[in-house]
Amino acid sequence: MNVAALSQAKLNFDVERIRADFPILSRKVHNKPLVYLDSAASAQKPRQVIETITRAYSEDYANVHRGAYYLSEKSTSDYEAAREKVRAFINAKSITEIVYTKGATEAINLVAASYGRAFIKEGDEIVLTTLEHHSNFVPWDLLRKATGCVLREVTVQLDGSVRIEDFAKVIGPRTKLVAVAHVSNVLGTVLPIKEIAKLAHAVGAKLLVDGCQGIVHAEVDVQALDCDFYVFSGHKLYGPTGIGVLWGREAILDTMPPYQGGGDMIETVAFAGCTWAGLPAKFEAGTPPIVEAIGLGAAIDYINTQDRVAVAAHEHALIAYALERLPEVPGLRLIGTAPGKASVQSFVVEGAHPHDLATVLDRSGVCVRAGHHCAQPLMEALGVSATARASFAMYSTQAEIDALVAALIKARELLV
Ligand code: C6P
Repeated sequence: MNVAALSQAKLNFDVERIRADFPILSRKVHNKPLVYLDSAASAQKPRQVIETITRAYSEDYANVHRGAYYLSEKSTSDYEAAREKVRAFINAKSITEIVYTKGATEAINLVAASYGRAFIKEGDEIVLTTLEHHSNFVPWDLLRKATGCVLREVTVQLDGSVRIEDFAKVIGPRTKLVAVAHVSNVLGTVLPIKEIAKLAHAVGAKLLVDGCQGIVHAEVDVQALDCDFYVFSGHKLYGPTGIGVLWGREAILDTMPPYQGGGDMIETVAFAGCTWAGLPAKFEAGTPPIVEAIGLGAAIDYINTQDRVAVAAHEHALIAYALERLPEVPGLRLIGTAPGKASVQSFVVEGAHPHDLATVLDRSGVCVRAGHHCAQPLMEALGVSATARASFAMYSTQAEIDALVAALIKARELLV
């Protein structure tokens, strides 16, 4: 974005107006104003989402796809309307490509269990990067154990960036699938998805993108990204827990066997054998997360009422400010400084364990995450057992970064 566009975007953004939509942000913790800097773990929810969920349960609730009565029809139409909202949000071709899951983790497990078991054989290669979240690592390890396929690693640079040349070295004729994060949950690195798609498709491999962090910080157009699967969780996108999305190209989803069996995913059931419903029902066995899906639709409506360019500019300004201010803390080392990174910042402070830091920060009302962030291979590559991590959302402010820095300086005095 150029400077003129950035400053116009900033003019269109009023963080206090946004904060007023998030009731939890005005509460206190340990008698201190809440400074919530853990949105990468789960984002807070705007009033509009909370009210939609309350209304769905208190006025319009019944099971979906079953009843011939008003409430079930209303519940079904709200649930399916949310699917259309998801479709438009990521520019998928059709709602048949939008499979509801309980989160990104389940979506990746679905692809590994269904696509993986059907199409990936002994000796075939799956390419991952060192920075993958365990959700985009362990399902492939399970598949390796079941099939004898091979996991190949694309390594990460010291600043947290991932080089396309390194993908070019690892992707080859045996590659069947490339599975990468859109944005690293630890480093904030944004991966070059379109370029990775070109390399994967050149050898006939499929590309799965773990969009858990990516979809929060930028507009996602799955057709423009040219990936084959894109997954995300609703709770990081200002929506409820218990709902996520698997987007897949229809031509690929069509060839995949069901992941789970049960009600709603069948065409016929008989002792002689069962047949499956069409997409997306084939992958949605059992009573689905009805109100959660409706809540996700409300979160998407909420995001769509914002100027997304302005939100991105705000988050960009926040990470730039954090990168400038955090080094004022004596002994602090930033982890993840790749150019163009998203608003997620890991760090370590010499002599203070990240868990102790997080516990002391909590006493000042400051919430950060500490640990391996479900990215043990990355921790090993970085030579650390854990980091502390601050992550910012559309409702985060520069004043909260000031509070973080002040609390870190105090915590360090206590711990080191
Ligand atoms: N990362 C974090 O604090 P689920 O749990 O299914 O909603 O999301 C899993 C997941 C997958 N990929 C990425 C890139 C993620 O960041 C996450 C969740 C949280 O970083 C919880 S560990």
